[in-house]
Amino acid sequence: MKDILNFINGEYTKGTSGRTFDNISPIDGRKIATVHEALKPEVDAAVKAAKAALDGPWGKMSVNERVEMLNAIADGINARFDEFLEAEILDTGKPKSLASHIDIPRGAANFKVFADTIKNAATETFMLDTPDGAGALNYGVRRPKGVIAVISPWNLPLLLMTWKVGPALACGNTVVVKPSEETPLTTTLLGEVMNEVGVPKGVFNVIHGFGPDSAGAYLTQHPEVDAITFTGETRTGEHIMQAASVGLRDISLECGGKNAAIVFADADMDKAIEGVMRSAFANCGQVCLGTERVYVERPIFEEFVQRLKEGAESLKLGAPHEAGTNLGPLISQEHKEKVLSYYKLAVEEGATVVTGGGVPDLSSELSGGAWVQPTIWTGLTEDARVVKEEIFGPCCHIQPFDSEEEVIKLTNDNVYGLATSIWTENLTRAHRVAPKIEVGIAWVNSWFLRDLRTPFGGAKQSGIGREGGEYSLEFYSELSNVCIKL
Ligand code: NAD
Ligand code: 6OD
Repeated sequence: MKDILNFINGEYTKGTSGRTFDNISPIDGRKIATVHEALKPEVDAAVKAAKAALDGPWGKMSVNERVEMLNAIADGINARFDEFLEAEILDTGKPKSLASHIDIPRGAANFKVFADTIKNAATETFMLDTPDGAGALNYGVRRPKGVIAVISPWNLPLLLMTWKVGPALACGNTVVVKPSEETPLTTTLLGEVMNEVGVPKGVFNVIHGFGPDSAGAYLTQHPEVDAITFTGETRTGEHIMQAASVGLRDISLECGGKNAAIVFADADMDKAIEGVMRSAFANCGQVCLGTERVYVERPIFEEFVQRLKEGAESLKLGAPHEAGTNLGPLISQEHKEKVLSYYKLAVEEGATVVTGGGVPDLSSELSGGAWVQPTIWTGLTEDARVVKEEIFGPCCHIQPFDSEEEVIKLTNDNVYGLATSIWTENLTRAHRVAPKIEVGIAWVNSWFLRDLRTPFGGAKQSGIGREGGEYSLEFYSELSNVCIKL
């Protein structure tokens, strides 16, 4: 049985707390590993190492040297692609076809993209007129912010962690990462790559544990953490924002969503079905950008419901390596209980269950896993909790609409504002509707098509701040203006 250790100052350590917790497979409920929890002493040691590394060789590196190092980290992940893949699959149970196309390649690409971004980033200059006629030159310089706390979730563990570690290191910071307690494996493995490619000790640290009274809270409350970047639930984001207010530390929050897909009658039906199938069911519905509300223009409503039902019923639930598997389990029994409670609530709130609504009948080896059926509902009113609240499972509610104005109103009538996808062959309509949707990203005739140079983040309760491209540089560096009187 494997022990998963903290990674502090370039070394794997159990720490002194002696506290451990089990890492459980969502596929069958068996124990995968024992994880060594970090408490205050381990968090102190990790932050101290990260702070000291700012003054060591890392702090003296040129941008080009850092760029080379980031590219080497990406190459190091790719060189051990299969190990990262198997670790991610073990932790999450997601199909191999998904993890090998999304999680691991993007996990590596996040270092390359931000190496390119920092290499090519300019800062502003302004010439100022002065009364003596000589003028003054203003220009911006970027300095690292310092020690960055990275708190990441379980749904895309490597991808979402490196999405923050990549730009943080590109800007010259050091990091202390707390991966989700559900998925510690790939973040821990990344420590080995950091050592292999020669990243100085203390630049990348990993501590394991939970939120309150554990690694997460100790890290975010630590006075020597200079900024906090977080991906996870909105409620957790609120706690982190409170912790960050002490000492006025900067925060970036990427939080929950209740995303809508809008399907107009002029949409290409095949493309819309394929897109909504992915946005509702990929990663077993555990993608923050995923669709849980589908609004379909009335003339094509019946056909759309029937075809999405056929699509959902054709999904193959199964073990990650089984040929043809395209739907895995939820992350844990606890999350399964939460999703099933919404399946029950949907019926209580008056939904028509188009398909699913329960637990699938799988082979006995998988019976201890966190499996649920892909589920579609119709017939709920817009104030139903199932239509309003984030479920984070493989499910969606489909509702007909009659006008553009109505669907914009329905889509925006939610406390979240993360993403939407609009399906129409009328581009004039797409241009008219997309900017009116109160979200961080609006896709037209696509979903999860990511250009990493663009701003990414959420409106309303889906988050604070934008990351991606130069927006990440803004968060991960302190921009100063130098004013030279000529
Ligand atoms: P979560 O908020 O439960 O946990 C996220 C991380 O925060 C974990 O590492 C957890 O241990 C830690 N944490 C929990 N309480 C803490 C505290 N008090 N102090 C410090 N750290 C604490 O979220 P989750 O269940 O892991 O992930 C699912 C959620 O994440 C969903 O709501 C989903 O929408 C959201 N999400 C958002 C994005 C985005 O980009 N907007 C991306 C992925 C997931
Ligand atoms: O693609 C990304 O950069 C990103 N942050 C995706 C988030 C997915 C949420 O589950």
